[in-house]
Amino acid sequence: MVPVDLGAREHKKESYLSLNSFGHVPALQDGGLKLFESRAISKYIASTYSDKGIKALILSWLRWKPTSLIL
Ligand SMILES: N[C@@H](CCC(=O)N[C@@H](CS)C(=O)NCC(=O)O)C(=O)O
Repeated sequence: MVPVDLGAREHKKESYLSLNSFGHVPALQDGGLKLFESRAISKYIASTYSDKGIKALILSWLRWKPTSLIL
């Protein structure tokens, strides 16, 4: 895990833009794989590294967000 200092605008620097060309957090690098978009990252971690229980929990939160937030 690499912390990104948003206040120092590290997410707009070339080294970070090579991970996420939109200059947004989060981004993930896993070996040669580079991923952006929090939902894609969460699903990748769930399917690659998580056991069945954690995978189900991650999917629950990913479904909750778009269907339950009323602002
Ligand atoms: N749809 C993107 C949204 C990413 C996003 O908007 N990130 C915000 C923080 S929550 C960000 O990087 N803000 C800093 C900026 O736009 O300069 C995702 O889910 O990953």
